[in-house]
Amino acid sequence: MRTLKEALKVYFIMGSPNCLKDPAEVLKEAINGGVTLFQFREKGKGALTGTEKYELAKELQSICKQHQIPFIVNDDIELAMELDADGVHIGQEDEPVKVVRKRIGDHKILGVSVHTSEEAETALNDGADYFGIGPIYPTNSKDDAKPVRGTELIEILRQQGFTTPMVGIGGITSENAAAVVKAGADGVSVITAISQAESPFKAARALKNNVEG
Ligand code: IFP
Ligand code: MG
Repeated sequence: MRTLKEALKVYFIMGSPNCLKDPAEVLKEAINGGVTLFQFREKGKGALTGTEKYELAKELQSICKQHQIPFIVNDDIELAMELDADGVHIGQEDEPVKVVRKRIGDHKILGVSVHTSEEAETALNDGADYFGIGPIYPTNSKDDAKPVRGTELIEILRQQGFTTPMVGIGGITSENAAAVVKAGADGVSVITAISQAESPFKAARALKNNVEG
């Protein structure tokens, strides 16, 4: 079993609207290429809902299980509980971290998006297991993305003594991934770099190689 920090190395996030082909195929290729953690984020134009969302989540979860990759659900705590997912990822605009921690219990992974040291401190006290920090670089995957900060916040949090597992997110590619880890992140999180690649396998492989140096 990988530690959480190890699992965060190459963190792939997607849902059906992000994919150029069958999401199950994209996920399999990505895992074969070296993805270490997966987040199901079924959001945006054309996103599935209801039974269709549930069925896709189940299919992707089963692929993760086969490969021993933890399966995290974005935002939808109810879905995460129904599927007995390995964890959930929430933002500052979602339910409070404390409330979510209580709902999911102590054994599931809880990821929280943070944009300041204050948010990091609160999230950690309230039960977060890891931080998502971004956007590091410009991104198109999120309509309501905050201003780009580069790797600044990662460096600040490490300087302040946070040893919490952290990933950078937003506009990360195999070309700029190494800088994010150098700044102190345990890994990188991507949507586009893998889901929109002609070869998700090669894209994941390239990210892995650059993160591991
Ligand atoms: N960060 C992350 C993660 N996931 C999200 N969905 C997000 C920010 C908005 F990479 F998991 F940390
Ligand atoms: Mg959210």
